[in-house]
Amino acid sequence: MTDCIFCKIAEGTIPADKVYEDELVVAFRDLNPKAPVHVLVIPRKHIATLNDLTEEDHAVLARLQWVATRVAQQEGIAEDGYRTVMNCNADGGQSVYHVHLHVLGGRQMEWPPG
Ligand code: D5M
Repeated sequence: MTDCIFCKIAEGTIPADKVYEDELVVAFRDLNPKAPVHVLVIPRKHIATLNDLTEEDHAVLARLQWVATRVAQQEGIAEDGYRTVMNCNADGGQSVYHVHLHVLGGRQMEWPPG
């Protein structure tokens, strides 16, 4: 999608601090981190929200979570713990309409989230 900022990051046409990429997904540091480690894992395919997932997206969704685990290990937060979050639409707190998995760690998380 031409006007999607995360599509542009995946394509490499706008810069991001990438920590992982493969044929299905890209992971990069959040511009406005909410924790000492805050990485976003996105599919290369443009999927606006969780509500837009189709059956053919199952593999990419599984890859997002698998890469989140790998990033957590790479960033040294796996053992102490971390949180993965996907926000959906306005009430879910979604601000960028390209599906992304937040990986947050390096501090104690609170529950319930705000
Ligand atoms: O999360 C969207 C997240 O995307 C939010 O934490 C800021 C981040 N963001 C927005 N633009 C950029 C760029 N250009 N690089 C890195 N991170 C970015 P949401 O769940 O939609 O609220």
